[in-house]
Amino acid sequence: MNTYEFNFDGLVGPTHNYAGLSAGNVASMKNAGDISSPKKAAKQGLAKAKALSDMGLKQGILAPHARPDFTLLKRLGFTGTEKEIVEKAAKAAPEILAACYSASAMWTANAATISPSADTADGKIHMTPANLNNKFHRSIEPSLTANILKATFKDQNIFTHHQFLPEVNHFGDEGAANHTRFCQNYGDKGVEFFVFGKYGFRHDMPAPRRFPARQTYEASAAVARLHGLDESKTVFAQQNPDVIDAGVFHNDVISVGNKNVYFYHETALVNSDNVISELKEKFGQEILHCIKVPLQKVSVKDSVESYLFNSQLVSLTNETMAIVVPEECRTNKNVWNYLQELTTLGTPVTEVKVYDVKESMKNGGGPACLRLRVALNESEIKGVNPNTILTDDLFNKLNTWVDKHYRDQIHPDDLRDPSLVDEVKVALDELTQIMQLGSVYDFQK
Ligand code: SUG
Repeated sequence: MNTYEFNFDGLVGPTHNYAGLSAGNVASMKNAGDISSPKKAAKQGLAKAKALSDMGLKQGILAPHARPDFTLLKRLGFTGTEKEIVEKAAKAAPEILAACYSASAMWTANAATISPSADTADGKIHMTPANLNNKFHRSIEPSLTANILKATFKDQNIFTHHQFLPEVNHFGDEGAANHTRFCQNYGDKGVEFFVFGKYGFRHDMPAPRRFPARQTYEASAAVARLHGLDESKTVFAQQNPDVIDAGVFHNDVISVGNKNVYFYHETALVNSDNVISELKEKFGQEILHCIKVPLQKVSVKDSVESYLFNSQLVSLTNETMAIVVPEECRTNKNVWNYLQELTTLGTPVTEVKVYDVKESMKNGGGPACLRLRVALNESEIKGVNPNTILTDDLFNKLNTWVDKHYRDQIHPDDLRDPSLVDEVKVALDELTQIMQLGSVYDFQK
């Protein structure tokens, strides 16, 4: 039976804006207060997903979240009708309103960690939504993400949906952004690789000083336990605290893996030589291609500005892969030169594909942030809601839906406009019908 890797991309929600909510995320801080284009953002994301699907890859879509989060606004003491709540929050605490309006669920690499059936003790596909507790605007996501995952990966005989981890710093969990998997074929038992930024319970260990480490060792270890992973096929490694302080807020901003390739920056990890040896040993007999990008060719600053490592490594054939990078890699001379060299190194990476996801990039989200990976065999595919799989028909419907409902522009001040509340509801209500998700949103209950 064949097993395929599916990329489930987050559909950008109608309130995408630049509110500067993510300390430690250089792009989010730099672009705070800019005017965003939700329409462009959603269409750029859809075009990237469609291009990958046209390359023969398997592609799904995850629905956006309903915003603003009124449950949270009420919990924080804002009362009255929805319009009054928005008005009061805009006046008393615009930063809270902006957080409750964030479209950050688009970055589905942070939605959950997923282990395919070949890796787990009970042969089911395990998923744990990320608690995202390091940032207030993202800590709002896990409950609805869990509902959307259940509406997408429907068959509970195939998929085990775990509860997200306790929502405290000790168990900070950012999902697949700090997790990758190596294998020869997607259906083989793979090596699962977890990278954490700090220890949650130990203060004598290295940790970043300037910016927060979002993922803890304890969270990664709990996810590995929940998923029933085999210790002899699991590797934990610490991200280099200095690169976190330079703006690398997730491991997927400094390294990426697919099948038998690990593509990483020289400075990505603590004790990187030991980690690479362990990965190779646990990978087994076959070759694991570990492509180390030297500091002298691409600096950490180049990496953060271009998002070279927030690329998608996708398999074109059994032997070859493309690296899917954002447009910003083309405009960075060092990175673009390096990418030309990469395809001649004799590794499986033979092609570079460039896409424009600038609207997402300005909030620190590249091609890899926008997707959640899951390996599914032919029988498991039947357990997925078919209306979430990207076909020409779904692509056309979603593009038309975006054109009909999304604004061309949003300035952070526009979040006080009461008419945005209804615009979002009308749009999302229609979306749940297009994707046949049922009543996943609170306002539909
Ligand atoms: O969590 N940006 C996101 C970007 C997430 C990128 N994900 C991965 N690397 N996998 C974040 O920092 C910005 C929102 C704002 O500033 O309004 C934001 O949340």
